[in-house]
Amino acid sequence: MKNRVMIIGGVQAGKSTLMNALLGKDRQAEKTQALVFNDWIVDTPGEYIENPMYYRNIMATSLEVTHVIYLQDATSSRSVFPPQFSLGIPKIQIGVITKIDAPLADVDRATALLQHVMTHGPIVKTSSWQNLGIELIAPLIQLNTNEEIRQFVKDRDSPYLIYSS
Ligand SMILES: Nc1nc2c(ncn2[C@@H]2O[C@H](COP(=O)(O)OP(=O)(O)OP(=O)(O)O)[C@@H](O)[C@H]2O)c(=O)[nH]1
Ligand SMILES: [Mg+2]
Repeated sequence: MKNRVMIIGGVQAGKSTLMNALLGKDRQAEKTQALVFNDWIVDTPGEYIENPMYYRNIMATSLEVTHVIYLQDATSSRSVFPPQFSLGIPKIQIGVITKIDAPLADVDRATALLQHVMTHGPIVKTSSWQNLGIELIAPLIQLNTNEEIRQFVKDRDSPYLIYSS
């Protein structure tokens, strides 16, 4: 399987804007109504994770990907994921925090929220608007083991990237 990532996170959390930034598309994201397969990215509607009725769609779609991005909005004080949600999806986990540029962003809070969702893995702190941290994501999706990812995080030594274990 070609490496591919599914992005999951709450409604309006910045998933589609991130996808556009990753694909170099300079257009404004519209509300996502259904699964969107775009090159190496699968974008999901926020409702898929906010409503447990849709969990089966997430599980089914995860079979099509090698990696999953668990996305947390830095301006939100709550997590939309059940605790340890990543345990149910046997794919490489990547945490992404969005909107770190926002005046009300709390990156430490977002990091702590993601650490309840992911058992381990990299967490990337990003702003799609200001193009911060974005360039770290595509290389992570090319890595196939957590050991390689851990080494990548160490080598990059970036303020926008940590490895949480
Ligand atoms: N400040 C700031 N706002 C952002 C950023 N990225 C996205 N937004 C805003 O957040 C809102 C939601 O963005 P979307 O990308 O549509 O969110 P989504 O997660 O795809 O939402 P759904 O499709 O409804 O699940 C929009 O108003 C974006 O402009 C960012 O990096 N910084
Ligand atoms: Mg969307």
